[in-house]
Amino acid sequence: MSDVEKNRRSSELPGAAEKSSENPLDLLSDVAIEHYQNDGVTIVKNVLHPEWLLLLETGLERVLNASSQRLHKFFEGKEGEFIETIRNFDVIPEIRRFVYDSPIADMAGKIIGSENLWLYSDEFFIKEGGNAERTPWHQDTPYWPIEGEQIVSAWISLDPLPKEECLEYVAKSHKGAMYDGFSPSKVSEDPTAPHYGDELPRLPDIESDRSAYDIRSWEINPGDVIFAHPGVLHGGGPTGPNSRRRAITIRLYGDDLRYAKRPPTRPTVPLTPGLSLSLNPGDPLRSPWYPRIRPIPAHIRAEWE
Ligand SMILES: O=C(O)CCC(=O)C(=O)O
Repeated sequence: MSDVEKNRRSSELPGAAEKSSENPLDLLSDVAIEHYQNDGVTIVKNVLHPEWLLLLETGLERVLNASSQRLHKFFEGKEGEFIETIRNFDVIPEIRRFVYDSPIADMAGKIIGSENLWLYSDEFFIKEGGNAERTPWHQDTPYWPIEGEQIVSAWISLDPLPKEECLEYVAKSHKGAMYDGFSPSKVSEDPTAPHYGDELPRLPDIESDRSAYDIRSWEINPGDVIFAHPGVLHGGGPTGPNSRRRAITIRLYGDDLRYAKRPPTRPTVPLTPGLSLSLNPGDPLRSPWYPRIRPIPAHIRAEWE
């Protein structure tokens, strides 16, 4: 029986019906939003109905089954290798459906306080086969050509995880410096080797001094969602010998986000050729690279009529 088939059966279990009667926006309490604002991260437990997880899992199967989506490998060829794929929304119908129809967009809008929402990107992190490496500590903001506060990443694991395999976050670090990124090609030798190497301060070596940081993570059940500010330092979540950790992050932004320049020595993530020709630093981040999600565009709404 395939994973999708197994999940379809589990979504027919009695718990699923109970979940569907709760309004996910009510589960996102004022306290959770306050944690997000203070710490840069918050978790909302048991908020996604199994049908949404099934949709993501079906999308992931399409990504991995010759979808032509580019699979980027971290720690390539080494024990611990794992896969990342970005901007699946453009080519995978299940991810489009999830972004428009699931409660994630409205929850993101409530967290960042914006009725207008655009998709910055979506990204799968796929750790299969056990013993996958830690995701190196980083902030997302140095890799992205943006400035502004109304942007949030929703991290969703399709697999149950013990706390040690969850993504970890350094509370409040979104209020501090923006560090250089790590360099994916050098990360196995040096997890703080700089991505740009010019204007931004080098990442701290958090692993060698963990007790100096307020590190947050949680035990995860499928259906839980972590909302994090992309300026918060995050990393971790290696897997044990028999573990599997398939996660997707959906990144949405609101009115205040603007285009910003990054050092010219390396590309930003994901690649957006032409963007710097159509926007000047400080311009609102509006471009076909970033589709509008809320209010739902008329042509998408029409699919329901
Ligand atoms: O799941 C992971 O290991 C990495 C996730 C991540 O870096 C992100 O959501 O920004």
